[in-house]
Amino acid sequence: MASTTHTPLDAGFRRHDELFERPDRETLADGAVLLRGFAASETPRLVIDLQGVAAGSPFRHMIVPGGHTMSVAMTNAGALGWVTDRSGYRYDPLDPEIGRPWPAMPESFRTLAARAAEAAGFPGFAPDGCLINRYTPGARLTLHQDRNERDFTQPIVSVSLGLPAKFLWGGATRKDKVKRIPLASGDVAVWGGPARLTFHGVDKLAEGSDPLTGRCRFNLTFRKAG
Ligand code: MD3
Ligand code: FE
Repeated sequence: MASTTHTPLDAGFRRHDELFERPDRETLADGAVLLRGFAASETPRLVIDLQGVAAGSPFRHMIVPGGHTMSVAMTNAGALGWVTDRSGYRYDPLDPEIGRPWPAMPESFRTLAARAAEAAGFPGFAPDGCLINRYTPGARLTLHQDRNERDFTQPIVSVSLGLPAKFLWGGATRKDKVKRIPLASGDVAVWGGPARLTFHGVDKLAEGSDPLTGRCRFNLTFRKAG
């Protein structure tokens, strides 16, 4: 028993780690790491670059196989873009709205995704697609898994920009209890390992205005899809 008793000394070391070593790193589950403020200094560049992407492939409200239109508007950058229509979900090398490849992934996106993945223990992350979600107040993303990618050993890196949101973090099945995690502009999360197929979503976006994005939240998700 004595060997497992936590002494005041243990508590002191733990407090030291939290305060001085990794103050902005939060482990949500095995393989899921939240890096609060990791992209904070880069948010203006990221928003300018995502507007450049949207100038080539505009945001659109896609239709899910059941026939409903998503409240979140989406576009993509990189070689493969996630799309949904009445026939199902897929990664497509062409933007179906314009019949041309998606805009190239901006350098600012690629390097941020790789740095965040490395910080979370996934060195060498080379995403081939970035899905860009745009939320306005009232928009939400219902609980789902990301399972259209080929290799689930590859993590997904997500970056929040603009208005804050409540992220819904569930479990391995749809019925598992859901935790609500506040996400702010500049927060980055890396979802890998055993957490990769966790059910997740985003609660209805609250009304608000952000100095950088206005009445908007953007989320970038970097994927190795192919
Ligand atoms: C956990 N986007 O685009 S990012 C999505 O804020 C998506 O727009 C949300 O879910 C958003 O698919 C949440 C966080 C996220 C992304 C992928 C995950 C969490 C994940 C994959 C596995 C586990
Ligand atoms: Fe998702």
